[in-house]
Amino acid sequence: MAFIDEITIHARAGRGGDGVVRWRHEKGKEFSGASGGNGGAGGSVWAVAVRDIHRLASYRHVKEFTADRGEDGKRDSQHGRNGADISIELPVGSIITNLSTAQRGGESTKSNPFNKKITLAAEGDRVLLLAGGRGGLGNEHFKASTNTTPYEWTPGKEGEEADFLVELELVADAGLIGLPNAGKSSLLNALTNARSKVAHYAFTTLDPALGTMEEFVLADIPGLIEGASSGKGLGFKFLRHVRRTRVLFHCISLEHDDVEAVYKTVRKELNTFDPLLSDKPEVCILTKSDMVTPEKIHETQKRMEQHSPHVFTVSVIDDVAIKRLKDTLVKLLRAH
Ligand SMILES: Nc1nc2c(ncn2[C@@H]2O[C@H](COP(=O)(O)OP(=O)(O)OP(=O)(O)O)[C@@H](O)[C@H]2O)c(=O)[nH]1
Ligand SMILES: [Mg+2]
Repeated sequence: MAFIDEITIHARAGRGGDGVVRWRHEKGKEFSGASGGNGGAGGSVWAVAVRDIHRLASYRHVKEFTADRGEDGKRDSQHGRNGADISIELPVGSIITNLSTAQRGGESTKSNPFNKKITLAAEGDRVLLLAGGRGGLGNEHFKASTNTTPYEWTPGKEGEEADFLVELELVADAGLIGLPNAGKSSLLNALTNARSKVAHYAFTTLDPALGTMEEFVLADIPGLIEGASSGKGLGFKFLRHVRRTRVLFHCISLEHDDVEAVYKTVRKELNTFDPLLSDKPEVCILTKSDMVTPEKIHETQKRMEQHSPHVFTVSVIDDVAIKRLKDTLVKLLRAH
């Protein structure tokens, strides 16, 4: 199933139930009192954050969400039942925009008085998207000493309704970035429980993947190339997922003749896309050390230390080096 990080959905909260006109009948009297109950409130629509980055894909064909209507009032002073709320599950990192109010000049609503974009930051976050309509009033409500046989009642209010744009920005502690074929997925698999696809050609990874290393989440971002920030390759679509990572793990294959030039190319793309990205703490990981001579490793390591305070060399076939890298990265993440 294709990875989806942007969808539009339409949702509608329930209408309130109507108030009703009813009479209590007692022997010998035609009307002994108004007893029509109020309508129940319509169900509201909520968004709730789940830890499943593929959840948006399950809404490709179901884009309509409707909460229940409130029940009408009943006789004997009974109020109608409230309509059931519904919760739309969205991945952690979703940013929700109400397109309908945005179109009307950013007007406020009952559910979102300041008409802000809503961000689901952590698992379990629950946010009201649309408020259900209030129930109407039954005739009993209008009973007064001056109005002992009221015929008044009011209808339930419509629930709120809107189109929403949901954009996902993955939330991870660290993002693995670098050119295609740098060994990012191999490293993700070696450091975490993930099983990201690995192959010897560029753009193997088409969708971002997540894995956990101790208490931290790592994201494998599809390869960036020169021009990614202006839409080349896959980079543009996925650069936004780098935005919400705390730390960057910048992977560069030691196979390149000029590792420094490769480093600069990727840094330039990050900076062009969003200067905030290049301000993030960065760890430089030189990969595939088994493919080159110790001299090349030594020389590259020295050069790269001029750019980055944290430079590591690793090969995924060297278990000891992987273990050492993992311990160091965990310590670094705990410190940042
Ligand atoms: N010898 C050796 N090969 C490696 C190492 N790490 C990765 N590779 C190989 O390099 C190739 C690319 O690895 P991937 O992990 O798919 O690279 P990637 O950066 O995820 O590539 P994209 O998804 O295309 O951006 C594969 O053939 C891997 O087997 C390593 O440490 N040593
Ligand atoms: Mg990959």
